[in-house]
Amino acid sequence: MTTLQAIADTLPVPEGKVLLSVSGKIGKTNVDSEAHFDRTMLEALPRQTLHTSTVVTDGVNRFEGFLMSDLLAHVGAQGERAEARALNDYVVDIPLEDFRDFEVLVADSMDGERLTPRDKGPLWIVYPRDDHSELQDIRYDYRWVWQLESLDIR
Ligand SMILES: Nc1nc2c(c(=O)[nH]1)N[C@H]1C(S)=C(S)[C@@H](COP(=O)(O)O)O[C@H]1N2
Ligand SMILES: [Mo]
Repeated sequence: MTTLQAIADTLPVPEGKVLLSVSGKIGKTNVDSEAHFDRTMLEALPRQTLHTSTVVTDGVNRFEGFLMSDLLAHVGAQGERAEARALNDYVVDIPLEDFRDFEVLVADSMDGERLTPRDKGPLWIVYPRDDHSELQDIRYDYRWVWQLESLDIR
């Protein structure tokens, strides 16, 4: 690989604690064959707000974070599905078409408060369930991974 190609395929290296790792079928990496993100890198992605109710909170909440589609484009993801893994070792397979069909958020704050590992943070996959009745289904509830730690693109 030439130096120019190497630069084009590389992301900046995280300086802070790594909150999210993306592995598998991706075109851009920074640590070995993975793309690691600290908070500063995640906050540099386009910010998005989503208002929705959830099955585990009361009323409508305001979530802020970044779109899963923007993250996947940023790392050059090319697969069919993402294996999402949480800090508590919860694992679920999510078809990547979810992120083309819906504005699925990776939330880092709820109602203006940063999410912490105590309250579903630091990252929580949030679907726009109030806007799409088809998302109000147990099949999608499984995919609302809280304490999200990594995505393996397959
Ligand atoms: N990190 C993590 N995320 C998770 C789960 C889990 O056990 N750990 N359970 C999933 C399931 S099965 C559902 S239905 C929803 C809501 O789970 P809860 O009602 O246990 O919060 O979150 C999903 N996300
Ligand atoms: Mo569940």
